[in-house]
Amino acid sequence: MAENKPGFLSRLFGRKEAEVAPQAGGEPEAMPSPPATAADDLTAAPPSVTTASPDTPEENKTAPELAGADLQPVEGLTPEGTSPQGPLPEILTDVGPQLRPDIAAADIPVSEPAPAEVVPPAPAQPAPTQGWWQRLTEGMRRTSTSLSDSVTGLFTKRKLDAATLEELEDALIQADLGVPTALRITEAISAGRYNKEISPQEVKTILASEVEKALSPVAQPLTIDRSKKPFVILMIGVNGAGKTTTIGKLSQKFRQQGLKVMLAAGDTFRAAAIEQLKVWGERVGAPVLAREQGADAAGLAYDALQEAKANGTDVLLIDTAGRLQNKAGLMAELEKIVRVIRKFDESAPHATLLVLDATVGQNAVSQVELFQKAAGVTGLVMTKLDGTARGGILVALAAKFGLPVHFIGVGEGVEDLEPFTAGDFAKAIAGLEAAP
Ligand SMILES: Nc1nc2c(ncn2[C@@H]2O[C@H](COP(=O)(O)OP(=O)(O)OP(=O)(O)O)[C@@H](O)[C@H]2O)c(=O)[nH]1
Ligand SMILES: [Mg+2]
Repeated sequence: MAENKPGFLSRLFGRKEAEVAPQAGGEPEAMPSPPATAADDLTAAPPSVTTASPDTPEENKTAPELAGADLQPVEGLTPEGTSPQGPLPEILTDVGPQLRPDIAAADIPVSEPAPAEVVPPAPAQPAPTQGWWQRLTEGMRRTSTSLSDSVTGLFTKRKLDAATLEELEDALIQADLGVPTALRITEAISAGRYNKEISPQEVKTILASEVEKALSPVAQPLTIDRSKKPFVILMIGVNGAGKTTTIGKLSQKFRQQGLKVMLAAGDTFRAAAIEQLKVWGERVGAPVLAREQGADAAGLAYDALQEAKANGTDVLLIDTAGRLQNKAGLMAELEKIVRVIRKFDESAPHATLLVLDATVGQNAVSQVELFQKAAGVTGLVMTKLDGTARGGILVALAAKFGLPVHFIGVGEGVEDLEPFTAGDFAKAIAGLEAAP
């Protein structure tokens, strides 16, 4: 392993799990009811469009500062009322020339070459102190240590017998890998080795290889279809899963690929949520379409689509309010958002990303089931793999649903989200010290 940098480690371990655990993992908590809105009322007051001011030195902010719920309004964000039909002001100018070298343009594939129009790159961000492999392995340390400790304890100078296999199976199930995968792994380990000694390292290698097999089919990049303009991404998930932060991180990647990005503050429940998205918009250089707190989220999404189309936006990311999967009324509201988006463009949303917080463990299963029903999930993003020993849940979800996993997050920083790759994740979870 490469040497650990103190800054990162203190960031990683200086936080208790409770601080990053969402409300969703525990007892369901009531969301405020959405304000009464006329069904499908798309003629409400025009939204405000907040544009990023290139003069504001936001690049010195850190993600935790940006992600907090009690964000203060940011100087330089000047809401300007515009007609939904009117073009957005051209604000994508005067940006820093420097891009992060480790985010290749290939991170998020696009289906055809970028058009001739030149979109300036995103503002420069502070260079990350570590490469992705190191952030991934450090982030997943709690999951891998827990598995690794079990494996080492079980297989050090011990023959492979039924009792050992059973204990291993229990450890794998406890690590949230799911029963079918746990069984497959123990079968693979026992094959031809029964009654023989097997080293912990061998077990870890087989574990990694089986996990990789289970994950390979779902490790699919998010492809931006450039024939859809805008390509609409709807972000959904329970409270605190990481939707807004993920929108910020993804926007940064899209902007660095030269794509013109727009954000829609569809979480109209909390004023702080709208501010949080505005700060991200400011930071990455993307206009944010927002309305006052309590406005109809579906109407706002519709207006955002109209604006984005008029403005030649490549990717429109729509934030939504966190909602618990067992709250029927709120799930119905999500259905309405999707319905209204489809009124504008039958093929939209082109990606509906369910953001899952790894710390909730098995609760993620019912989240996938119910959000799938309400909004038709097209892909998953798993966040907070750094805050839990339950990272194995991703393997269980892959086996159960087969939904594409596009990205994983291992921290709050803008650089802590990367496209999901089965091999790296498998090695990280098994605690193998392989270079990527
Ligand atoms: N440790 C860690 N924290 C994360 C990660 N992703 C997001 N967070 C943090 O989780 C908290 C909640 O993130 P948000 O993006 O506000 O979550 P949300 O889903 O938009 O929440 P609601 O708007 O309340 O529904 C923030 O403090 C984020 O910084 C991650 O990968 N690791
Ligand atoms: Mg949010």
